[in-house]
Amino acid sequence: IMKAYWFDNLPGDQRLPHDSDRPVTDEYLSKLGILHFNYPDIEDVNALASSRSYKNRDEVTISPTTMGDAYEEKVKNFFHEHLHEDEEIRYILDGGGYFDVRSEDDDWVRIKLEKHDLMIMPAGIYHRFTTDEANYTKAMRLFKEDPKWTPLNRGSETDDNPYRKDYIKNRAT
Ligand code: KMT
Ligand code: NI
Repeated sequence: IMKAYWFDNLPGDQRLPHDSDRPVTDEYLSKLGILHFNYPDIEDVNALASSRSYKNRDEVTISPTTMGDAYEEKVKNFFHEHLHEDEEIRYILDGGGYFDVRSEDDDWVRIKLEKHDLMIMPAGIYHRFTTDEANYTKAMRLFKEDPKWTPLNRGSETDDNPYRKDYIKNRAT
């Protein structure tokens, strides 16, 4: 079951919990535009996908076993702060991991996802992902159309991105 808390900002491997012991409520997550569910039954995932017109999906297994020498670099890349111009839906099939999302004040909120957790992140939110100490995340990625999800790394251009601006505007209301 998903759990959310303020990231502690302490040095140390990104895959450690970094739990400040200050919880973040569902109410605050929904203010950021984040929805989450626990769906042990894949039919619930299918229903959500079809209700939002998601036509495509794929599965990734992020682990040294499947990725070999590329694993450490992949893990570093997923952890670069970025946004997307589409919402991001991820469903954890096995293992777990952390999504960090930026708060209203630009602090990190860490969201711990476990097996059967599904999270929906709005377009335009800054975020990053990491595996946890178990080094194993098997996830389904859901796409409306083509299986492409372009990460736009944070920079001065992304602050002016129309999807970013839209996100900020909607978040305030
Ligand atoms: C992302 O946006 O960084 C990801 O989708 C990570 C891989 S899926 C758990
Ligand atoms: Ni992303």
